[in-house]
Amino acid sequence: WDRSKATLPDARERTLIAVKPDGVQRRLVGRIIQRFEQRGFKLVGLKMMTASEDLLSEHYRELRTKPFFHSLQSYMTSGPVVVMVWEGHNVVQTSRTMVGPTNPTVAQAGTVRGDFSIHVSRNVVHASDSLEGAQREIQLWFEAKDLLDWDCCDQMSTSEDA
Ligand code: IDP
Repeated sequence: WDRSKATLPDARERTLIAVKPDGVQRRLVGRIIQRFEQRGFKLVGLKMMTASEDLLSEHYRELRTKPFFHSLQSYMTSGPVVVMVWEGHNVVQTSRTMVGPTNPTVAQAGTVRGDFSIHVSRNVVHASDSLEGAQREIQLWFEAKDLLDWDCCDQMSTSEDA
């Protein structure tokens, strides 16, 4: 195993995942983290916090004009969220697949939303939807110093050219 290969840009792709207040209330944090660990992604940042309205407004800036925006904002600030940065090959797209579509009504069993939720306004988890979105959201929620670069002993099974 060539350790230098583990630093290829692709293997270092990162995304923002958050367990929303309903997920925390329903004690789903551990099960959601477990899915990302068992898939083979690497946790590089983790914190629990209650988000401010300003932070949420920036996070969901593309939804500000939607009729559900204010209820979304009060839902997301209603209690603590667990915010994480996960790293690995194709993590943005793969985690969207793992989380399932926005509306749990059409989410397949086996996805987080398909297994744990029934309504779009309480869909348990957030996952960035693009590389650009992930970069923006990671910078919004985390300071660079709080993201850890660490060597994972099983990197050889989760990255190409291991
Ligand atoms: P995403 O979370 O799957 O990326 P977005 O369209 O970015 O989906 O919406 C952000 C969040 O806004 C959703 O996860 C959900 O909590 C909420 N949301 C989206 N559409 C609706 C709606 O029609 N009614 C209520 N809440 C909604």
